Amino acid sequence: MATIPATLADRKTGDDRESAVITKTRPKTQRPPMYKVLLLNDDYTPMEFVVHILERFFGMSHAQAFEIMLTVHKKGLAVVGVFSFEVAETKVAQVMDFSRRHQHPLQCTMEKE
Ligand code: TYC
Repeated sequence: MATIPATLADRKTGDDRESAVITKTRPKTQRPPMYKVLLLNDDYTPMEFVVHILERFFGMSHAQAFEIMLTVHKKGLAVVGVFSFEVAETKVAQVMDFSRRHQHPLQCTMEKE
């Protein structure tokens, strides 16, 4: 079988060109960080309003939205979605604006995953 000519370095180290180990490394492709959007409980925002928020801005079904709303009510907070920075920021702004316009104190925040 025809072999690839050995380089000077190969000859020095005794490396066999046919069984040489491929050592080329892949450059690390780092994915952008993701952000959790959190909904916080309070004593004043009506339950139906929170359910509406989850349906409207997070695309949840009524049943899903009701379940998450109850989790927030009982536990104090819940993650309602995980998004890129820009999308998370937009969701938080939408929830905060909509809540203020309806004069509810509902709080929505984001944190790095
Ligand atoms: N605790 C509120 C109430 O009893 C309901 C509520 C649920 C408020 C979730 C905020 O993120 C929230 N009316």
